Amino acid sequence: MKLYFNPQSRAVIAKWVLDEAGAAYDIVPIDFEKREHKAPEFLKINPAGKLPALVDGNTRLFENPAICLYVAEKFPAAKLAPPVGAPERGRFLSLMVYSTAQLEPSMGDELLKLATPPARGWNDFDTVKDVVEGELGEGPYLFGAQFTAADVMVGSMFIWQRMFGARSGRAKIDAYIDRLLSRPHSMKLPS
Ligand SMILES: N[C@@H](CCC(=O)N[C@@H](CS)C(=O)NCC(=O)O)C(=O)O
Repeated sequence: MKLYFNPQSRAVIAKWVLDEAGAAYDIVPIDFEKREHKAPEFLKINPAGKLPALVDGNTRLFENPAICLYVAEKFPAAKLAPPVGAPERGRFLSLMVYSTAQLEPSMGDELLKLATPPARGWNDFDTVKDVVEGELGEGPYLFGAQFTAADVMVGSMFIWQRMFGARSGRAKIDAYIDRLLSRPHSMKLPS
């Protein structure tokens, strides 16, 4: 597998899930300043011209949740997803999509101090944090003791928030993020 990567990008999320899976892969460095992500060869892999992208043989993937789902399926022994048919599978798929369809844009609105009208399709950040706290329950992870790709997707958003100097403002979420950051392969805050 080849991960198209720049350390200053969301490709660190894809790297996190690959490392949690114990996957073997090569890093293909992408230089944003040289606009390598807009080169025709790269656009054949990700037509959006963004990182990350993952290539596995004849399979190409873009968008972090898709990469996380693919890696979880390819490496079932890592238990990064409830198996197909398990009752928890539906909640898992929902949280994978929720992370990118609601959590990320709502956090973006908060960081940019934009209003969040309901017509945009996602809730305001306080409501989103209520949902995340509820789904976390007693933890320690979103699926109890089992760390999954949903923790990568949801957790990476709050780690991202810390990179911007902010915290969630919720003790339970902050403790969860500390727990995720202490994992050896987790996406790290810049030192
Ligand atoms: N929703 C995408 C976001 C990808 C994205 O926005 N990547 C940024 C880096 S963090 C990028 O490649 N930006 C370069 C550009 O748009 O020119 C994902 O999760 O994969």
